[in-house]
Amino acid sequence: MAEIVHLPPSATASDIVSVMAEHGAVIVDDFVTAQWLKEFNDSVRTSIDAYTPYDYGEPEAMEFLGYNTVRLNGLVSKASNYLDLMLDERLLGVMDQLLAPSCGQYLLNSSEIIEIHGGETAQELHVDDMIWPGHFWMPGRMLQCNTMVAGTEFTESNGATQVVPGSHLWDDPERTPRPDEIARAVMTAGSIVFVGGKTIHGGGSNTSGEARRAIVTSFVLGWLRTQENHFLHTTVEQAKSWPARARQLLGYDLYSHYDDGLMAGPLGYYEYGSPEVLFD
Ligand SMILES: O=C(O)CCC(=O)C(=O)O
Ligand SMILES: [Fe+2]
Repeated sequence: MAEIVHLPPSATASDIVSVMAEHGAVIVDDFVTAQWLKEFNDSVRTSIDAYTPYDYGEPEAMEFLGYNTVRLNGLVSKASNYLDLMLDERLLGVMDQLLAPSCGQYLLNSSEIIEIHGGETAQELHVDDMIWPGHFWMPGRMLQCNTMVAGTEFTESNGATQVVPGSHLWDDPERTPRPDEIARAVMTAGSIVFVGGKTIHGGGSNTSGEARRAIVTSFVLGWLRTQENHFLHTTVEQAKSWPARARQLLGYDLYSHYDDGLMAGPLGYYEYGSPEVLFD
């Protein structure tokens, strides 16, 4: 059976990146503190309680996003301590190595809760980069990197993510993994799994009935459209209270990058300049 490499909480960004290069995924045990997790879980309780199932439209979308899965975006507005996770030095240190070489400044792509409930079937295996056509034009370039902190324990029976280590290096984009190539992201609450944008994975089925909560933080190249529309989940007033780095990650600044290897931008104008003028 395939397995995902686990690293200890002391793992550095470089340790994480070197396992990612080989396997396309890695778990870091006890990545967040029990205190941080409790505060996070307490602060999202109201949003989870208020959740009413979405109608995603087409049956394929329903199937992919789940019939028995609670999904919420916009965690910056839903949990007061989410910014600590989004700004975590180890997370950003990994993205500095995986994404920054292709864009200079990457962005937060999405911040989500994915809570799989009893009866949910396994999600179709996929790669997250497929939502941008650039994935097919530049198959060797990671566009997005996903991370999921276990908000509850992840077990084989409550829906621990299915991950196919090494699949990011496969030549044949049509290849279907064999059952013995599929690992499960079994981990304790507070651990994190990194899944690169080209690594085959999918949510697991929940047969135990015990909810499985993932706290997703994914980042994307700065010149691509983010999956989540951050500006509709947050306000300029809120953004005034954040550190400049948080504003940059959420798109409240001008993206531009010019050097010999990479020319991109300007993107994200506010009155032909940087939105940072709103925060001076
Ligand atoms: O919930 C999970 O474990 C993975 C979900 C996922 O991969 C997705 O929705 O793109
Ligand atoms: Fe995914």
